[in-house]
Amino acid sequence: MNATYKTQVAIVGGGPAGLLLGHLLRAEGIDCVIVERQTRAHVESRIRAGVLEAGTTDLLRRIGIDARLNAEGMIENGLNLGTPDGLIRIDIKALTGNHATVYGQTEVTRDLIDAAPARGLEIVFEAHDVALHDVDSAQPSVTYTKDGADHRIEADFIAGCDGSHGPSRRAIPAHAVREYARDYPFGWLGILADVPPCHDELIYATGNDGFALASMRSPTRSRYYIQVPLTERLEDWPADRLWDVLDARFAGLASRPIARGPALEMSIAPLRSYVFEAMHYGRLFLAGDAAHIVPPTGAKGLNLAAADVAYLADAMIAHYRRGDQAGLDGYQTKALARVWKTERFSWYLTELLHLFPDQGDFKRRMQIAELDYIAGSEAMQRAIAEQFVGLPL
Ligand code: RFL
Ligand code: PHB
Repeated sequence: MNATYKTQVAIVGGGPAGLLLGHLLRAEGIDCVIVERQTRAHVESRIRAGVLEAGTTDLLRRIGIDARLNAEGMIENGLNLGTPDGLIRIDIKALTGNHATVYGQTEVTRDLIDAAPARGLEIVFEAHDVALHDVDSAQPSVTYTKDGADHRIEADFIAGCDGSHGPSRRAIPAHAVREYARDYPFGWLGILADVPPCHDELIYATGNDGFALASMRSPTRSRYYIQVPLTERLEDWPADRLWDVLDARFAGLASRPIARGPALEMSIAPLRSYVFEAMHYGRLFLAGDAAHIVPPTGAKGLNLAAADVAYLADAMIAHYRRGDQAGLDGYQTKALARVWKTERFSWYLTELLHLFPDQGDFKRRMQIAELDYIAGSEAMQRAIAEQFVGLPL
């Protein structure tokens, strides 16, 4: 059986970028459909980001998908850098008048999927062999197979929101693209457990044994990470080995001892900075991880995806409401300006806080001197606070 549909915007990928874009467009009556390769259960169970910028929570409020966020999100008024000399507390609220919010990507995704049917947002899960066609023509299309049948969606525009391994990016010819990448020589080993956090606010710690992060999902659920060499394998990390390392890294920094509990999840993620400099080609627009990756230091990946789709949705809304092309024509320039600043912040924090295998004493002294400067300078603290809470959209 073959079926062809028509829609205004075909969205490839049902992660945070695709789901948010779909809701922003549906809120203005624009037709769209999301095609997602994975099952709903798989999409909802991916453990990833945990901290939302003010602009991201504003977007969720704009589409009215904020009931659980308001009830369960934890306000982050401060941010801590742990150093060999103790804690530097950066008072986000005092320095920016704003705050970040701890609310997991898993929860954001679940809320967006739950709200979709009532808002007429169609999500096709388990769409296989998704392919983009004629993206530089006036009639682009997306094809996929589901349950053995072939499907074709003809659209005015395609939004490539399919993350770093999806097909959208590859639909843009190499001559139209510049790529920039930096791979870091370590990854983060993370653990999620139902135990109370060791501190009321996040601690990004740099010790003489490496980087560690104490984060949380709720007053009863903790998320911790440590830096590990890329050669490290998960099988070599029974949870107690990781808890022992965390005990040592946060001793003298956290306000409570680290509580141990069974691991709900453990994983190792490599760290990478990457920009695919073509976020617009013909009738295809890329958003989120499809166009860029940031290392997780600073918690920017999900927030950057949200900023892209805020720009893209507003540009599409202006096109459909007023026939105004300026937003679509300017999307790439506007989005990349914010992407590069966010890449810079994520890179800066990564370089400042991790131990690099061959860094030598000089780089370590530079890191320590920089931390000492931050500790004594309100200007430096404000710069970090305003980037952590999120650059304006
Ligand atoms: P996503 O979330 O990767 O969603 C892309 C969606 O596209 C689907 N897809 C396809 N659909 C159809 N056809 C295909 N051929 C497809 N190929 C892929 C995928 O199944 C998926 O549903 O990208 P999006 O929406 O741009 O959102 C970006 C964020 O998810 C990402 O930036 C963050 O999660 C990054 N990230 C973290 N960010 C933080 O801010 N803090 C963190 O702690 C944090 N931890 C992480 C992370 C990313 C990780 N990855 C990518 C493995 C930890 C991990 C492990
Ligand atoms: C998390 O809670 O998973 C988290 C928090 C801050 C980061 C990265 C991840 O920078």
